[in-house]
Amino acid sequence: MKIKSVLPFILHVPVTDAQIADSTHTISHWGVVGAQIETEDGLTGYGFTGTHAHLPSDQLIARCIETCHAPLLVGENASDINRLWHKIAHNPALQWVGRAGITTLAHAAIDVALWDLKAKAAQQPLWKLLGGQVRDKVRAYNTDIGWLSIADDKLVEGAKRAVAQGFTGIKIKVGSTVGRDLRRLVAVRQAIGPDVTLAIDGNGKWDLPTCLRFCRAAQDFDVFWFEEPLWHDDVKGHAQLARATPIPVALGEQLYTPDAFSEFLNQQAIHWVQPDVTRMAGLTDVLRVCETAHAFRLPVAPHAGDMSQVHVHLSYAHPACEVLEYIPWIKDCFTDPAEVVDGYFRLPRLPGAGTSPTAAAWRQYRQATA
Ligand code: 0YR
Ligand code: MG
Repeated sequence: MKIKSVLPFILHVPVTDAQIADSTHTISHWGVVGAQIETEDGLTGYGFTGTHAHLPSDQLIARCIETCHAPLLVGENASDINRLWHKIAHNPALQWVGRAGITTLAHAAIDVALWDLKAKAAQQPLWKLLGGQVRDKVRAYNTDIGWLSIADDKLVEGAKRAVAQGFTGIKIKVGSTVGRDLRRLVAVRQAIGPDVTLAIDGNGKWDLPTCLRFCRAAQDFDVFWFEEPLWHDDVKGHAQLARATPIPVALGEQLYTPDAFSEFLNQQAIHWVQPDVTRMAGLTDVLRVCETAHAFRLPVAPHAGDMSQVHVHLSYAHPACEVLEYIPWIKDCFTDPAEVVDGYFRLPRLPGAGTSPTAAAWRQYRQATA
């Protein structure tokens, strides 16, 4: 398993509509910025981070993979995942410029590629390597019907369609105005009935008074969680909100480190823990957060930054992972797609982490790395 080469790649994949919007971003493509790691014995592993497909910043990540991280890996044994994680995370040359941000996103791609390689070498799906299946099925919730860019009537239609397809959970975006978002929440709850879990996601847009006002009116509609109600790093604000409302607080998709999660846990500012292997330094670091959350007896709902490939494996294998986000944009770019059947993610069968791109995606969506 000696590493021969580490090469970056960039794919830009169109989203469901021409454009989708949450409270803070309007995007037309999802960026898959990754590392392709080849071993001397002919195996290839793939890992990637997720972006909003802004080519100049994607190229910064690619360059970091190629010129900063790759030289630490070539010649090493790919199966030494922990040792290589520490080698990259504690590279003194990089620590000065980044314990978060682009250096971490680049690290995410590499760590996941190493897990993919390890599972391929063992000829097993990743969930087996993670200790085996702890649940029969992984419940999916659908986020793709709930964008702020979707008009009110279409939102209700989409929610009903998702339920008809078998989804037992959906999530809608909030963070426009309290009045509009409440109207949409109530309309969706009425359309789907009491048995489907309905979460909301503010993507960090509102301030505390706005969140409190919204929560007071929303608490009668059985909101499963309020995700990223406040600015991503605001521990104190989330703690105040969590004390003031019965609606559970969810967050984590923008947190880079286990220390950041620990702050929220210690301050009782979080109920649902949402780490992402494409945001943190890969699966290695997300596993630490899952263990910590589990020790706190809090559930994990991994964020779909990778549109779920690796998170499906994780969710089958880790007891803390209770539910998983479904956004279908990039699934068909992979040879073992994260498919939902009757509201539950299919158990992956192929060896690896589910991160190998198809030849068609490689041809169609590839961008220049420099
Ligand atoms: C678009 N999921 C999310 C998309 C989504 C974001 O900005 O990246 O809405 O990843 O918050 O929970
Ligand atoms: Mg979110």
